[in-house]
Amino acid sequence: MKNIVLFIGPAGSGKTTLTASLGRWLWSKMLTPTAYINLDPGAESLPYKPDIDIRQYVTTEKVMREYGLGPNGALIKSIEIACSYLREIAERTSKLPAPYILVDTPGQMELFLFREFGPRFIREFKQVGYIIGVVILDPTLTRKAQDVTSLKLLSLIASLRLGVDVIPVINKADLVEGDFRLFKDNEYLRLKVRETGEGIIGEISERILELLDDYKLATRIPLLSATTGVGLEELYDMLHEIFCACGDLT
Ligand SMILES: Nc1nc2c(ncn2[C@@H]2O[C@H](COP(=O)(O)OP(=O)(O)O)[C@@H](O)[C@H]2O)c(=O)[nH]1
Ligand SMILES: [Mg+2]
Repeated sequence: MKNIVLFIGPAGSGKTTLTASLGRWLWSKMLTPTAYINLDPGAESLPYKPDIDIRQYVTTEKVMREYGLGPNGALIKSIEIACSYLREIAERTSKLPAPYILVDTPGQMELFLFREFGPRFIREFKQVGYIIGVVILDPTLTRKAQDVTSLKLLSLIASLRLGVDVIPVINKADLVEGDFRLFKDNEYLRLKVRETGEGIIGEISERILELLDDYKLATRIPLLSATTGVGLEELYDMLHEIFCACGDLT
């Protein structure tokens, strides 16, 4: 069984860059051979060499031309077409020699998460290995304590939708300075939410954090930089812990 890491996140959050940099890190630090899968039919150039590439089957550009669609329509249509190749891609993945598989998903997160593509991917790839989702957010979206609640909730939504373990991460940590304690210290986060949250929304936020803490979900949020490599070791340790506890890590 493989260890499969699935990068999920809004357009531009760094899925593609992180796929490449975690792969390089795994090789340089752990000497773990890594295979890359690109599932984005709209990708232009990639900073890694995909072992399996959805663009061998369908590209958004070709769909635009053939169906006379605009960029948005073509993206949706190409994802629908891509869905029908997931079984074949899963079969090919199981034959790859690398134990670690890094999966880069379509630019727009909603196309993966809120349509059939994501759940179908999980169905086909469950036979291939143990899957962990990594939900990536930009730090500019998480300046306030409440924003950190949203990030944790988003990772819970991804986990519920896909039925797999999910780790929320902040990427591009090199770009901002902020109150990073909000991501690491749950007591502190809850205190800040209590101080700044207003009315019913503040109460809901506190209850959500309490619930997540009770189940030890999204307790630690690694701060990463896919470009400088900061935080990759922490992410690896978290992945490793879950693969060891739940997967078949040998
Ligand atoms: N400064 C900085 N830029 C990043 C980082 N990760 C990604 N980027 C940049 O953000 C942009 C979008 O990244 P990309 O990986 O294509 O995002 P995707 O749409 O989620 O696949 C690119 O210009 C990347 O170079 C990071 O950690 N730090
Ligand atoms: Mg991308």
